[in-house]
Amino acid sequence: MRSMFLAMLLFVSMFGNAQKNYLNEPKDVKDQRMKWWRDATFGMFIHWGAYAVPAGEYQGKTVKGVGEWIMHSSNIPVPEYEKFVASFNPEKFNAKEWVAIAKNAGIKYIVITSKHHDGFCLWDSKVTNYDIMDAAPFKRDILKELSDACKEAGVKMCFYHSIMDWHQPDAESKKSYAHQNTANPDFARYREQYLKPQLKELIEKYDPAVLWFDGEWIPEWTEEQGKDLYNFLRNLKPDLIINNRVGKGRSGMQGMNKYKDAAGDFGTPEQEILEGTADSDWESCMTMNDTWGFMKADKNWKSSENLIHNLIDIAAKGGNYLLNVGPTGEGLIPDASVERLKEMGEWININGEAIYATNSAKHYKEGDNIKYTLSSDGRYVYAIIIKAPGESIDIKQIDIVPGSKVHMLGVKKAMKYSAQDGVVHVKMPKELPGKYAWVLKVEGIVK
Ligand code: H79
Repeated sequence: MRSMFLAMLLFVSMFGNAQKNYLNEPKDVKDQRMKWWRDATFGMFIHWGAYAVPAGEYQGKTVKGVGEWIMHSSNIPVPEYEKFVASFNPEKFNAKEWVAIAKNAGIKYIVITSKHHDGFCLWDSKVTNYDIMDAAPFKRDILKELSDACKEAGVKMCFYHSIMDWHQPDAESKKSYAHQNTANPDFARYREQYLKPQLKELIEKYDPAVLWFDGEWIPEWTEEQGKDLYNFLRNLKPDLIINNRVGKGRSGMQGMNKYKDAAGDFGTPEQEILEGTADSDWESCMTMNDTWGFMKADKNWKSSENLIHNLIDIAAKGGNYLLNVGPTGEGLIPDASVERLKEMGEWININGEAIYATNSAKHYKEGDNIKYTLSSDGRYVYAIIIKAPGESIDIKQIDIVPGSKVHMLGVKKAMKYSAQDGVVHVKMPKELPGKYAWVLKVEGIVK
């Protein structure tokens, strides 16, 4: 008996702490874990770090490409780049203000760069001195302040984390992204003794809702390592959501998986929106101008109308919109971004019901002027009109419940309409509520 007991004890101590495998999660378990994220639909990306100091200019010239890649595109040696870190002192940073700007825009989750490709860390990391507490004069834990402000406001806090690292000598890649000229870079050592301990630290300290990886395309990173990392993280936080760039599955900038069983919970189209609906979860990340990290010279802002139409297009196709801001070296979200987010919030205040927690219809649009979403209980169709209609509009492909009412969001009185053969002919109100797009709520189904 005793020996059996000992054998059992040995068994439990050997396998009791075994890592659980989360790669073949049952559909209903995944559905439950993804629910808040699917319902949220609208998130804010924040690209912020030492690259906000040069703000897209090096040696008097505006660099080509995006601001956060300046170290690479201008071939800045590590000791030179470290000078930007040494002067990163964003005294106007106010986490509560940032979160209020997001929340008023209707944003439900924030994804901020804990570490971008340059390797500089925005939190108080015990794993490195290349962080906000030790290498920069600011000495305030940015991620802590933001995650506290998010908790208070009921906004989910998430981190973008780059696998590629231009500052860690062991992470030096064979493929042209090198800056260190390390004699014998030991990528496994970087992965096990730097990357994973930092991610563990982020989870334990700040409890992020999503980890959003990037820089996975370096040849040193493999799908196997991605799957291992996925499991490592889910074991630390079982309900964590992780993007598909944790492994090698994503197909270029279109971002969806190019093979089955790739690690990660959602696809990541970058600077584009899918052509139609998809069978799996996805999120389009996009900039408001042409850069992620702040650039003084980039004034090529998209209009509020364009951003709202993107949100509608994405929601109608069943995706999420992760819209970027690039705060300045002083710690401010650019005015141009704040103005646009304000207009988005005003639109969402009226029409959010047609966006959040909706599903996509088989026919997600009708012509160029109408996009559809469906209420989660399947009872209502939201016909979102994206060009100002005239006196009336025809909504096609709809079977309306006979005798039911048609409402425009933001208008109290029901609309006058007639319905025949799957076409609902609706008389518009004299005054349209708000700008840029209008929603008719119809009880029925899209055919
Ligand atoms: O953080 C922002 C950018 O700095 C970062 N992603 C967004 C969210 C970004 N890094 N690089 N790029 C965007 C463009 C890089 C594209 C390429 Fe590739 C990498 C071309 C070849 C390797 C994409 C990935 C296409 C193939 C693999």
